Amino acid sequence: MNIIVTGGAGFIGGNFCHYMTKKYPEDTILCIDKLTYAGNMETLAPIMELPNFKFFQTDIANRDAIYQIFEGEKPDIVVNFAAESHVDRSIKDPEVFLRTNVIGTGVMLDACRKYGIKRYHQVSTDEVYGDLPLDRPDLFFTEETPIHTSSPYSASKASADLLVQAYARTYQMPCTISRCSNNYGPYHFPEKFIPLIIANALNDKLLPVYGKGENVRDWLYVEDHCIAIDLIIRKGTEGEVYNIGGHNERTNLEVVKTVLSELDKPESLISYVTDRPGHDRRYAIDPAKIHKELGWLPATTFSEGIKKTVRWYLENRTWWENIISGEYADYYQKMYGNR
Ligand code: NAD
Ligand code: TDX
Repeated sequence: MNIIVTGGAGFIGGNFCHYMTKKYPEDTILCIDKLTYAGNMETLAPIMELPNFKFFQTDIANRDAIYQIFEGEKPDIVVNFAAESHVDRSIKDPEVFLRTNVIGTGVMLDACRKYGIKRYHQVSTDEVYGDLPLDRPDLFFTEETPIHTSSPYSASKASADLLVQAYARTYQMPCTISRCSNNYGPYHFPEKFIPLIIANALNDKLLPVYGKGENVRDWLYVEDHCIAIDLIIRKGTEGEVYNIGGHNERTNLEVVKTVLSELDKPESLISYVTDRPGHDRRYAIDPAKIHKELGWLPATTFSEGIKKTVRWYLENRTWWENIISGEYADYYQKMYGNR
């Protein structure tokens, strides 16, 4: 099979390309990525020369270029990871989120409709459900929870989901959607919370914690997300949404303290800074459907996953040091300079 993976030079898409090229040597992975600030060819370096991997530097919102790839490669499956993915950037500058996350998804869907496809899979997020209160630990997001977005990022991802569902119904396209909780693991761009605190702690820099650090996220090791998507594209039911998450809820403060203790760094590095506007309080996924229908359960616990992740950042310093020494320094100053 020919499988298009968009956004494959990013964090989760990159891990998915590694996973799929290794697991299915008989399939060809066709990676499409625009290489924005978040795309990194170093992430793909270990698989670039494999005979079952091809890379196209292309914008998913560029209709002509995307149609040309479909015409030449005749993909069987499309997995759409490509997106602007950082909530804080969406608050500062929403427009590119609409272009990539909404228009880009529309172009990918049109290409699938024009050239035919066995499966289109949209990688969505639990953020489309909004947030849950901190004092109701009994509440979880199910696939029936209404869409109720908070940030320009989550609104753009929800819009993309609605487009996918509209195409599935109107054009009878074979689509699935997955909505996953927060991922962590290797190749995670250091603007996001866990890699940012690992990189800062390793450089003895302050760790910016928004508000009081009480917000809760449901953390999943990235490989478990890759396994879930692979199951959905092969065995999931067309037209369905699947939530992915592993009941691994932690407050941000708990996460920071765990990372500091793994690195043997002092808690005095914690610095409470102005909160994110509209900051979602708690995300918590109910993964009962994917467990019952596809037998998926996370394989990696948070304590194992965080150890593996910290080790990866220690052993792959060049990967993230190259990032933080570039334009990222300007971003960091703008985002955290006067916070
Ligand atoms: P990322 O920001 O690390 O990577 C995004 C990739 O998409 C980059 O390689 C970038 O170059 C590429 N890209 C951006 N705009 C593009 C365009 N117009 N055309 C082609 N490529 C483009 O993101 P991530 O964290 O790996 O997230 C991947 C997907 O998973 C996103 O759709 C995101 O919404 C979703 N998701 C992420 C998480 C998480 O915790 N990171 C959780 C749930 C869902
Ligand atoms: O410097 C920081 N300090 C801080 O306290 C940063 C960057 C974040 N935080 C907090 C905000 C959140 O409560 O940590 C938590 C996690 O923040 P992010 O890593 O920015 O992730 P989040 O906003 O939860 O969104 C992530 O999960 C869902 C991904 O970035 C999305 O792409 C995905 O859809």
